[in-house]
Amino acid sequence: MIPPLSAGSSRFTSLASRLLLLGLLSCTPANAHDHHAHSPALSRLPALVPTTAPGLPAAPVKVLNAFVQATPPGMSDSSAYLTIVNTGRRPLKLRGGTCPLARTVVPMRQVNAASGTPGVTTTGMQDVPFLLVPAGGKLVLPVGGDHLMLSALKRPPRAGETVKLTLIFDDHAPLTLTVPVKRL
Ligand SMILES: [Cu+2]
Repeated sequence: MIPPLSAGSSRFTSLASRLLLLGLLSCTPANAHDHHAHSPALSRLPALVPTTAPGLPAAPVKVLNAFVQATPPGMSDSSAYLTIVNTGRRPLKLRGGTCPLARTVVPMRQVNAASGTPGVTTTGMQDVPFLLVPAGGKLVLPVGGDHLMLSALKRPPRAGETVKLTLIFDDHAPLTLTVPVKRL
């Protein structure tokens, strides 16, 4: 979801955790040789971007109805929506992804919370370490629900184009898709 612009809405992501995520996710394989420069505190954290070492099995998934939301100029974030079917016998953890248009691609949950005004709930989103694709089941990331957040866009995704979207699962090779950009 694009973050709502109204002041009354709330995002549940703490600035600190987002900054930490940004820092970790910027450790792409291209600068992996810089890892020794990380502080000890940082290097103890679990890696969010698995290595792309050869030998990792392909994720046993089918991806359906994937698309990235088109955004007007000036927006800093967009979202990817898709359904992931796990054809394997073990649950899969979707850790996030990469996209050339965005600095980070992280899994987010849509959450509703009491606003303080009786009868009114606010909608927000919260980044989570992973979203689970149940064994033999599916993870649905629908418009208005859980999603992959494309943050710090380098440019807006434009309706009609296609973009590369790489999904990152635990214990499996990254899966790169070519997905359409659609206006909601
Ligand atoms: Cu989001």
